[in-house]
Amino acid sequence: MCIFCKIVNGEIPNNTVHENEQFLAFHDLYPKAPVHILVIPKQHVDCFQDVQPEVMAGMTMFIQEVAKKTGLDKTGYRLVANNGEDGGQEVMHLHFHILGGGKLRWDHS
Ligand code: IU
Repeated sequence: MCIFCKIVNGEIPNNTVHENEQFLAFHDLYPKAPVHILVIPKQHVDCFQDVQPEVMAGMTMFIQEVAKKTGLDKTGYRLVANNGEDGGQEVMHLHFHILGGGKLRWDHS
């Protein structure tokens, strides 16, 4: 079982921000911005490339709720989904990074 599935089933603790039947948002263990939240579907999907549009529709609403709950809807935030090897995806369970809490840099590497 993958590490995020273990978080979903409670085997590994997490710092939950928001949750419903289908999705979970929790604070990233190694934050790369003042606020760094991960959003995952509870049902395992490897990556963005494999996700069904219906799941993405629910995920979109859920991410908007997370932004409202944390106030990031007012200040702005960055949404990132690393996909596959060249995209830098390390955990093979679809997740969106919500990054915010301050002005973020935008440079390419
Ligand atoms: P990536 O897009 O697959 O590279 O992102 C994985 C993220 O999961 C990364 O930001 C890690 O800090 C984060 N993470 C976590 O929060 N808790 C964990 O147990 C593990 C990774 I492993």
